[in-house]
Amino acid sequence: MEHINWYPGHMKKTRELIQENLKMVDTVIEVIDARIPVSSRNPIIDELVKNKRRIIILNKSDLADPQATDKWVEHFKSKGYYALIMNSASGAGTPQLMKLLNSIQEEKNEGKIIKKALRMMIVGVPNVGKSSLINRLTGKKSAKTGNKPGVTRGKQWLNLGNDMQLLDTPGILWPKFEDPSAGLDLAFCGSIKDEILDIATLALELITVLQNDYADLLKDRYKLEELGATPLETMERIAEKRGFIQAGRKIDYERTGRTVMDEFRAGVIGRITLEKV
Ligand SMILES: Nc1nc2c(ncn2[C@@H]2O[C@H](COP(=O)(O)OP(=O)(O)O)[C@@H](O)[C@H]2O)c(=O)[nH]1
Ligand SMILES: [Mg+2]
Repeated sequence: MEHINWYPGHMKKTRELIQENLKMVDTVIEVIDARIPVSSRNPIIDELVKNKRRIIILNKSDLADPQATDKWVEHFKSKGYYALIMNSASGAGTPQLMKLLNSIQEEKNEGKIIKKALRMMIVGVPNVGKSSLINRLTGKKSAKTGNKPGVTRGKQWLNLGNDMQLLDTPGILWPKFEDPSAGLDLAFCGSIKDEILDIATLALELITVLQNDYADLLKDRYKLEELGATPLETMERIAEKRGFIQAGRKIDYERTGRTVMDEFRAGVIGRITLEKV
C-alpha cells in the first residue's frame, strides 16, 4: 500500500507531472474502487483529463455488491465514459478490457493507411489497484519499449500488442481527504492510514453503515439472532459471539474492531458497496 503524505507542494508537483504525461497519451484509464466509486475518485481528474477518451475501471469488484456495481457502470456510461468491471487480483475482466482497447484502436485508425499507436496511461488514487492492473495487462510477455522520439526521457512504454502502448508508471492522485465522509469510506477500505481513527471507533462507524444497509450480511457473519438497538450494542454482541472478553467481563473493543475491519476488507462479511449511485 502506498503511504503518501500529501501536502500542497506535493499535490502541485503531482498535478504537473500528470499533465506532462497526459500530453503523450490519447486514452486515460482511471482506476477506482468499486466499493467507493465517489470517494476513490480525485476531484481534479475531470479538469485534468478533459477531452481525452476515458475508461473507468471499477476495480475490486469481487468485494463490491454486484447490483450496485452494475448501476455504477450504467451511470458512468451515461456520462460518456467507457466503464468496465474488473478484479485485478484474479485477472477477471482483463479479456474484456483488452477487447475494448482493441476496438478503440481500430476505431482510431479506421481508414488510415499508416496506423498510429494507441497510447494510454493509468491514473487513480493510492491503493485502488493501479499496479495490479498494469501487471495484469502486461503479464509476463510484456516488453518495455525503448524511448521513442517525442517521449520524455526516462519514460517507458509497455507494449500491449496491436500497436497499443501503456505508460509504465501510473499517475497517482491524492484522495478526497478534505471531505470527512469520503475520508471515512477510504479508511473503511484501508486506503488511508488506520491511525486517523482508532480501530474500535472506525469499526463502530462501519457497523453503523452496515446495520443500515447490509443488516442481513452482518447478522449472518456474526451469527446474531438480532442486531443491537444501537451499533454499539451490535458491536458488543459481536464481541460476545467471538469471545473477545477480557478479565472482569470487559469487552475488548479493540480486538473486535480489528476483526470487523479485517473481515470487511477481506470481503468475508459479504460483497458490500458503501456508495450508491
Ligand atoms: N480483492 C481485490 N484486491 C485487489 C484488487 N486489485 C488490487 N487488489 C489489492 O489491493 C492492494 C493495492 O493494490 P495495488 O495494485 O498496489 O494498488 P495501487 O496503489 O493503486 O498501485 C493490493 O493488496 C492488491 O493485491 C482486486 O480487484 N480485488
Ligand atoms: Mg502502485
